[in-house]
Amino acid sequence: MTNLNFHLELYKKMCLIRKAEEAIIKNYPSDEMKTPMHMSMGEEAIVVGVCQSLGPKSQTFGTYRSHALYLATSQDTDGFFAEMYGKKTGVVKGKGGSMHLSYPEKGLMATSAVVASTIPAAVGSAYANKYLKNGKIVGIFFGDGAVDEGVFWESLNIACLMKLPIIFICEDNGYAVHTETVKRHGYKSIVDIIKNFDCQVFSSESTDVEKIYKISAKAVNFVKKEKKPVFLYFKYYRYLEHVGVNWDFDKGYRSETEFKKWFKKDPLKLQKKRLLRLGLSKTQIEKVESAIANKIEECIQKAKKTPFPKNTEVYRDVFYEG
Ligand SMILES: Cc1ncc(C[n+]2csc(CCOP(=O)(O)OP(=O)(O)O)c2C)c(N)n1
Repeated sequence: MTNLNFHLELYKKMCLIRKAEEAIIKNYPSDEMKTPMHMSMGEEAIVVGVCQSLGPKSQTFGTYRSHALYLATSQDTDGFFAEMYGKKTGVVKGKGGSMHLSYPEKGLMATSAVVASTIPAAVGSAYANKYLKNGKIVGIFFGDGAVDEGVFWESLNIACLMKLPIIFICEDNGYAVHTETVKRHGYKSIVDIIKNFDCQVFSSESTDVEKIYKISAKAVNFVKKEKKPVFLYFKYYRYLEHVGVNWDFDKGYRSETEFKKWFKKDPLKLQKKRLLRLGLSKTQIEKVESAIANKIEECIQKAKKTPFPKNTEVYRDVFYEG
C-alpha cells in the first residue's frame, strides 16, 4: 500500500464510523431503533489506530460503547444497521442491539453492557492463544470506569503473572456516566499505578489517528518480542450524552467550553488536514465522504425493509446449548 493510500484508509475508516453515527442521530428520533445508544463520537482515532496496528488476525473485546470497534474491525454496515433496527439479518440476529455487537469471524469476540465484564473474558482468550501457540494478540478496550471494578485488577494481575499476549486499552473520557474521574479515584494517576505491574505502559492524549497507530504498533511489537502484556492509556472526549444521541451540556456536569477545546483537534479534522497537505483535493475527499454516506443510507433502507426475527428465535443462540 502506498503511503497516501494508508493515510486515506485511516480517514475512510474513521469517516465510516462518524457517518454511521450521524445517520443514527438523524433516524433515532423516529423510534424504530429500539436499542439504547452509547455513541462513539470523539473516540474514532483510538479505535481505528489501535485496530490498524493489531491487524486482522487479532482478537478484540469491547464495551457497550462499541460502534467504532465494530465498524473498524468489520466494515460491515449492513449487519450493523440491521442489528440497530433489531432485524433478523443483524450481526447478532437482532437480539443484541447496540450494546452486544460481536463478529468473531472478524476477530471481534464480544462486547457487553456490564462494565468491565469482557476484561476477564479477554484474558481467558489470551491464555487460550498462548496455550495454542497461534500467535494471536488480544486487544481489550474499556473505559476509565472499568478501572473502578475489582475484576479489572484481578485480570491485569493474572495477565502480567502469566505473561499473556494481551493489550489493555483504557479509553479515558474523564467521566463514568456523569461522574468525573477525580471524584471517583483515590489516587492521582492510573498510569503510575499500572507501571508497578510487570507490563509495558504507553500513554497519550493525542487525537491524531497516526500517532495512536504508531504507539499501538510499538505495543504490538512489544507483546510479540517480550511476551508480556501492554497497557495503553488514551484520553479522548465523548461528544454526546452518556447514553443517547443528544448533546448534554445543559445537564451541568460538564461544559461546552471543554467540548470546544477537544473539537478543535477532532480526529477526522486532523486526518483531513493531513490528506490535504499530502496533495488530495477537497473534491476528492468529499467524493470519498459522500460514497460512504450513500452506502450507509442504502444499508438503512435495506434494514428497515427486513423482517424481525420470529418469536421462536428468542432463546436460540442466547444460552449455550452444548
Ligand atoms: C457492573 C456495572 N456497574 C454499573 C453499571 C452502570 N454503568 C453503565 S456505564 C457506566 C460508566 C462506565 O464508564 P466508563 O467505563 O468510563 O465508560 P464510558 O461510558 O465513559 O465509555 C456505569 C457505571 C454497569 N453497566 N455495570
